[in-house]
Amino acid sequence: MGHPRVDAIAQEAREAVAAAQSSAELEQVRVRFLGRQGVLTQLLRSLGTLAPEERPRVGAAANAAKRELEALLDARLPRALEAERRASRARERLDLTLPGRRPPRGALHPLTRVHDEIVAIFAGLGFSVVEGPEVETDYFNFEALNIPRDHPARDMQDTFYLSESTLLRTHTSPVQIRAMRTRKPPVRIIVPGKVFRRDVADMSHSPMFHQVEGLAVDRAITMGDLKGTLELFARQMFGPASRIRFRPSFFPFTEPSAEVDVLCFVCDGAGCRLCKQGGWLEILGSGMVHPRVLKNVGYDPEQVTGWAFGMGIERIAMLKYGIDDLRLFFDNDLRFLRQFA
Ligand code: 2NM
Repeated sequence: MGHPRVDAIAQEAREAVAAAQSSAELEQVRVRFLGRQGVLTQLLRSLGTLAPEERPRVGAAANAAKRELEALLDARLPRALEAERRASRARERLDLTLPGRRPPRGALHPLTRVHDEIVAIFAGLGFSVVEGPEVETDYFNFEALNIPRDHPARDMQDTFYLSESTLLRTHTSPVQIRAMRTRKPPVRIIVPGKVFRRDVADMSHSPMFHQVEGLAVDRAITMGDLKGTLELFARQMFGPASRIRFRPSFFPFTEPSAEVDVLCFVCDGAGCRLCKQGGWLEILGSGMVHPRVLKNVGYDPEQVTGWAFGMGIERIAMLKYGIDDLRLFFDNDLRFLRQFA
């Protein structure tokens, strides 16, 4: 057309535009030919080095080639950009018909469920829930409960001591001592919470477990009230046909004291694996609050009497759900926990 060397460049540029597959590749073509270091730009800039008679022909051809290439790019670039935007929209379009991702649903821990159930039963009988410190003093955990230093009962429950006089509570009874000191009868409370004993974990022991203790103090409270209350508890917890029995026992803080059994709800007392052929299941310890304990909290044992009981939440849960190893409650194995969802 104008000049062989310029025509070669123009042809190369046409082919490059035709071969470009995207806006980015078109941009590369623009840079290659029209950029500051581009082939045509350089050529136009070096016109001054050519022989004077060559300049007009080369200059005109180069300018024509530049305008042609600009027109080609201007024609293709918007279409390439539009096609790319369309592809991107299609790729990113939300499919509102896809099924949702199921959020994993949590569940209450079996101990929480049994705790809540015990609390609900006693709340229904007029008891209120009281909680207290897990770090206790020797006085509230032992002394006030008629367990003096050197008393064999201090070895019965091995204690985590934090100092001479402070410890991790071995039962929730110290909270009941605190409650009695700040209230006057009638008192009807239950005290749930963690307790700690220096035991090596095995099927039936754990250095931390949970208790619910109950306490009723008023004028003329009797052991009959205790038995009736625990019978109502057993029927709601283990079924309406449940029966209970008292066996004589000993605790320093109650006199008389009784272990309470519930008739085995699996075999109705006939003897089975759950009750180890005995027909009865031990569920808690209880008794009439010792007069010395009443005196220690400022009550007059001539004017008021009371009963108390204590049960292990783990033990109740193991009986109710047929669990044979206490450690399952603390392992956080979802295969175990999911069964209570
Ligand atoms: C038990 C068994 C028997 C008990 C006694 C008291 C208090 F503080 F009133 F004296 N609280 N809990 C008690 C009585 C606890 O647990 C097996």
